Amino acid sequence: MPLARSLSVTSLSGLEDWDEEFDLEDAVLFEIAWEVANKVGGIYTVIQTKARLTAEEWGENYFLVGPYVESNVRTQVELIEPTNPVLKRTIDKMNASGCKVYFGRWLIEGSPYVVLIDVAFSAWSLDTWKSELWELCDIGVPWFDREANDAVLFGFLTAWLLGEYAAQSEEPPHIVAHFHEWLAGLGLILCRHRQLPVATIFTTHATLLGRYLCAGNVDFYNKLADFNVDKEAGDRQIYHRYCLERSAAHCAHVFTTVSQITAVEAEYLLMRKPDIITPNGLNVKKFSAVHEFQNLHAQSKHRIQEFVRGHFYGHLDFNLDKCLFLFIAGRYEFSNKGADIFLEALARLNYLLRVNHSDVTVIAFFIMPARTNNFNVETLKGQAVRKQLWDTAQTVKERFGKKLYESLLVGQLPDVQKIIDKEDFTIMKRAIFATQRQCQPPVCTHNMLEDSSDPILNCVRRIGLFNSAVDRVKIIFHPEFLSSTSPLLPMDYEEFVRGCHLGVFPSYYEPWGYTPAECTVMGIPSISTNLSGFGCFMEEHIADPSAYGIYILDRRYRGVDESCNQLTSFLFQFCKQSRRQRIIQRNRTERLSELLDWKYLGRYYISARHMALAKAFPDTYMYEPTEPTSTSGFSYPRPASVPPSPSLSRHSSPHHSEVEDNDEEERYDEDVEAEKDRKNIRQPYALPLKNKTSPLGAN
Ligand code: U2F
Ligand code: UDP
Ligand code: G6P
Repeated sequence: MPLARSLSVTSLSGLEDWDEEFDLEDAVLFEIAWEVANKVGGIYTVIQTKARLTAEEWGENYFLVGPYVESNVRTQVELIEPTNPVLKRTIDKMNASGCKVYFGRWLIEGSPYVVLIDVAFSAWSLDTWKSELWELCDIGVPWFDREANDAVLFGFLTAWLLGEYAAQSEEPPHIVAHFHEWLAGLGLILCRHRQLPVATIFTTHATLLGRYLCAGNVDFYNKLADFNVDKEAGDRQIYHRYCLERSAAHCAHVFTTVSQITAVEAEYLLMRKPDIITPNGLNVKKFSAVHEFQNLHAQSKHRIQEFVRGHFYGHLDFNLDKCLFLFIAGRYEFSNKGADIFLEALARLNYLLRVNHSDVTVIAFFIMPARTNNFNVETLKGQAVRKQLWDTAQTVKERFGKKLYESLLVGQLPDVQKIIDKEDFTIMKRAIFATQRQCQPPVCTHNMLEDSSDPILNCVRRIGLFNSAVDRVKIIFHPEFLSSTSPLLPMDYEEFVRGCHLGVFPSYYEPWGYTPAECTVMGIPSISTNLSGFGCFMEEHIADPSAYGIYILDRRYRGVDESCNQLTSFLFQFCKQSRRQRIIQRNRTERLSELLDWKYLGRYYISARHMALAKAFPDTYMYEPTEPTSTSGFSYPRPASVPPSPSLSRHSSPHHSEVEDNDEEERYDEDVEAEKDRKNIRQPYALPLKNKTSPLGAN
């Protein structure tokens, strides 16, 4: 039986108000993560986008702590002398005792201070610290696990930093230390063991066991309560990591996860129910022109179309104007990220489009990094051929233009028979001959190192979607993250997303999922699932998510085949939309941005810190959570103005129109609709933050 959703922790919409004038003067905040100024995965996005808001709140008393990685520091960090005298003494003392600790400003929005610790420089202490860890809590870290070794070094060094800071302070300090993920967790365990004056918070962005179990094809959510966690961790040789993660969760004054679904997972796998959920936000850029993001879509789409022209040279027998760009992107975890059911749904969609004689062509991009040996020749050739055709057309155009001009100068219309001479015809024919191609346009843009065992390629082989002319669905697998300096598709990820029509993220395991959230703030519709933190969050706040371009696939209460059918139906309905409908939908999607802004979501972090301070320093701070009320939190009703479509099953989806209407007229309608809807949106909390009673005040 599927797990009931009533297994809830603190409701997302039940966050209490607090007094913005709460005095944090003498408190300092350290936020500790392996991904500070060091991009590995999604945690980097969390910290980097949140920095501005946190720096605004804590000012000079906010310090991010991460590992010193020279290549990152050279490009992202300005090293300076510590500004805070206590911290200066702390760092000097540590450096005098054989550590290498750096201080600087991270050159991102908010320019937060960073303390970067060179863990490799202290590697000589590894054995001593490992045995101390064993003495302390019987956790033995094997020599071959490099990541766990780093976790030990980083943990002991961060605990040293915090302890030294406390020791160097003249007055007893009020330190809040927020640790992210198991890699940073040991620092927290040591803080508690050494009884440092530190209010600790531990946030897990995914549990280790959850990730491993899901990747192994287990019926995860229905068996959550039954796992023998120690055995499962042991079988996967991650018992020591699991112990670090679980003890950090238990030692923390406040334990948080990024979503409700991960809260349930943590309750069963880490045996602690999170105290509060801290969902991931984004730094939402607002564009000055109201429809700027629509123009950006059109510009980026043209650049993707150029790439497609080259990639499909010799086989451009479809109408690019009726071509929809779909994509999936992220870490290459084939089934966790749902690439498996996306491919299957694409095969079904191909069938539906063909039997319905649709004139729409779908190009599905897979942007997932795998091991490669650079771009393949056929793909590069495609872009070269396109460029050559372009140059040929320009040459002929110039000569043609010159003759036309000369003819007009003498008052005559040109002789159309002679205006293109023989030589022009020859170079044009030569260019056309160059576009002849014996093979199909390649599915993969790179030479894969593990071509024969690659899961995406094997699945494509099985479903037979080889970019042939008869297929209405084409596939392009780009096994590398995008970059604006690529010779093939010179666009960065953000530009690419803007140019696409739909992001497809049918994940099975996804604690949050930044990719659909990023689509939303750029006004691009997306498909996520009710097993992803983002999908559940949107379902909770929006009455009819699909009307806003947020399609949420049911992977929780349905079998794989059924979910796949639902995904196919979402895709097919999307293909049936007219341009006018897509424009309306993009406008609606973009309107949800404020829901994902740190300006709103940052409050959960603030609340977690207040809770931790009150638990660690009960004589100084007090925390009085108010009862969750159903009226707090954003709530988006069904869009008001556009009538429901008979062709789509859900209410108030943009109405259907066979004609590709005039965009300008559409914009006007949309503005009126936007205004109506805006009036209906329930705002989360009265702003500016003012409170009746102060839940957290000095005693
Ligand atoms: C979650 O994403 P993560 O960023 O945690 O996912 P990964 O970056 O893949 O990290 C999982 C672990 O694997 C390690 C890394 C983490 O401990 O140190 N790792 C690695 O060793 N080498 C690599 O190249 C990549 C990872 C979550 F899954 C998302 O849904 C959330 O959106 C995100 C932010 O909350 O956290
Ligand atoms: N991403 C990127 N370049 C690409 C594709 C993806 O930088 O070409 C980023 C994307 O912007 C997102 C992250 O990779 O921030 C993936 O995060 P998500 O939370 O979806 O999944 P995770 O990999 O953390 O599990
Ligand atoms: C944006 C642009 C329009 C363009 C449209 C294409 O709205 O402002 O000028 O016609 O995108 O939309 P489509 O969904 O067909 O890419």
